[in-house]
Amino acid sequence: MTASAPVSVPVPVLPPGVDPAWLPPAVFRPLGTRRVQVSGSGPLVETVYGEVVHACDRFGGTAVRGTAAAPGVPYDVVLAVGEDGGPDPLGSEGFALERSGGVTRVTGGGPAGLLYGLFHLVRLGEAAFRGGRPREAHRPALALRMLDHWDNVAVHPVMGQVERGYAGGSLFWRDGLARSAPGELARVRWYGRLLAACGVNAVAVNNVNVHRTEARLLTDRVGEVAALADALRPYGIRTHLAVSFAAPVTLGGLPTADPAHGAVADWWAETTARVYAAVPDFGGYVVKADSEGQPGPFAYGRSHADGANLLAGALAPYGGTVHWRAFVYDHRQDWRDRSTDRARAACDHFAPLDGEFAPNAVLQVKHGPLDFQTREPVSPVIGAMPRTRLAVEIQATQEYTGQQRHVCWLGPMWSEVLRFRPGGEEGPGVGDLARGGGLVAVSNAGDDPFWTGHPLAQANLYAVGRLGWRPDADPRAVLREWIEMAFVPGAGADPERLRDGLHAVLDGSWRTYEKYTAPLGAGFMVQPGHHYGPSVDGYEYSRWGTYHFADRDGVGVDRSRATGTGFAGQYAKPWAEVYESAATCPDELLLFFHHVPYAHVLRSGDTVIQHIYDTHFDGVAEAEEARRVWAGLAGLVDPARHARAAERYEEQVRCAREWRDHINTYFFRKSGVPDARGRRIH
Ligand code: GCV
Repeated sequence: MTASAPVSVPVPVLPPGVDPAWLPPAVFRPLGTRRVQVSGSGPLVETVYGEVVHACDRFGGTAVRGTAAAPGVPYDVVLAVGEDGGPDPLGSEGFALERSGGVTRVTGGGPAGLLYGLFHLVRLGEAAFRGGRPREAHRPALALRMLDHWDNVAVHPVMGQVERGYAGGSLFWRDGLARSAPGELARVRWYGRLLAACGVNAVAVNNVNVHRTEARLLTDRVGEVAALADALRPYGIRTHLAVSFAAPVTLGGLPTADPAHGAVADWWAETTARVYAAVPDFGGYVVKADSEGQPGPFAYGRSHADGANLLAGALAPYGGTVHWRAFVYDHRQDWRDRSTDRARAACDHFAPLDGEFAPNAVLQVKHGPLDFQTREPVSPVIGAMPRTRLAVEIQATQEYTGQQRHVCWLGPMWSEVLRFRPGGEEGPGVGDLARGGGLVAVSNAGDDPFWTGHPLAQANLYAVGRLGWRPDADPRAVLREWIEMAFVPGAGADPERLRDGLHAVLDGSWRTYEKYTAPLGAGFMVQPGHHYGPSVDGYEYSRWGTYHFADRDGVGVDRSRATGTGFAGQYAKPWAEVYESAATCPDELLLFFHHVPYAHVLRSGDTVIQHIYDTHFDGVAEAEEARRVWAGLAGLVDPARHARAAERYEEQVRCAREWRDHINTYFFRKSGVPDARGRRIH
């Protein structure tokens, strides 16, 4: 290869033994065998150039930097920054792609757009360099595509290093310190590279439950945040920090954290100035306030808009944003009290505040009203706050969906959420309503060699960026892209069998998981604390507001307006009406919205009890079949990846049987209704 300028930003070295996920070297072959010109200025352009040089070094192509270089060289690929004169502006993260006269051209609206354009070429592979291709413009639908890491700096006695983490330790922190040794930062940079390749542009590096050590990242330990930000920046990732609302007291020594006190606002302003001195492109704060024991504005009789606006004010001079979480509910509920409904809480607290949040305050709303259960309706908050910037929060870490020991491809769930139209068919979708705030996912990555514990859980991480880029994307197409990049390059002679096998085990895996776990929208039938495996009554008599109310006659929570908690009334029409009646409520959400007798006939024609038995037998059969299909892919998949997933399939099948037998036995004993098909229930 030849290069006319030094490489400013070399590609990071993947530490030995770490899986390359969706960026194995072979995906760069089509680009790396060609003559490629890179022009434009700015650090991200140097990253693009570094990638091109790396690819050409490996595969024999030619990388040239700058427009003036080597006039007359017939380039195959031209990568440039600047508006290309197309009908609409590309914007800083958009890019245009076209191919004519044997040249493939990518024009980034800005340097970040060029970076995304480069990875688009990589995704397209050879197809980007064949025939003609009319101009296509690509722009992210959501400006913010973010991963929240629930990573503790120091190991927490109960939650460990990563709260709800199933992929080893933190990528960012170890033994109470940032992982700032060169090899460790290379891994952080690699993480940034993977994220850029799927479209993510922001990362919050610490847990929203801000413990004492983590709190100090805001003040005397901000240098450690800066080191991580330096490692992520070359891939266009801005760093955000979770902070404690009580920081003015706990760190600043003030007597109060009351938003109405001038000294509190001054403290936040001074502290934030120091953060920006250390991290000039700092993204902003993430705040969990008045939630599960975290401090918040309620202590001072202030609203959550008061609280959010306090931090927004400190961030505004620097273009930062506060992500204020709407996960506020009473976690000391009395299970005997059937009128209090945790599902209502976010809407009750936040909808009245619509229009009161500062322009740089984003309300971050979990996609469902409870807490990332396998099946929930879309949170009514998302349709109820048209004058507020909203971010939708999803959970890539599989807290309630098999903890990365079970295969559970969440693309279809997230896609259903993002396509849901809170105001009915004519109104905007959730993906449109999140334009002002973005898509935020709790990360499922850690220092595990496969990044995500289960190698197939990488697909969920990949989908976060791609669905943030295009919330209306077909999840099957997203999965296909991931398969093509992460698996097909190593598949040898039979890629078709590999593709079919991977789709067979992944496409329907969320529904399979749903079948053998909690039925029809009932949630929280998990073991308390760690949330893995079945315990039907594990949360039934607890303080967390997570009940199913099963008795000898029926099961489910009456959330209707007419006779229940009124939650269904938090939706606009048509959903308020659809959910209000058991006759119109979709089967898969029936027990979320209604308490029904076991003999209730579903829209599918089955009784509730028979549906429970059937789906639990079917779900286990599907998990067993997936294990069989996976075993048949040995030889087409990298042996280490294959072995890791094969081992996890053993656990998945074991646990699925456990779920089936707990759930079926529980409901058989409660209801006394035998299985119509006479199968063995314990
Ligand atoms: C980070 C659930 C999880 C908690 C998590 C919380 C949240 O309750 O179990 O571990 O805390 O959600 O989203 O803040």
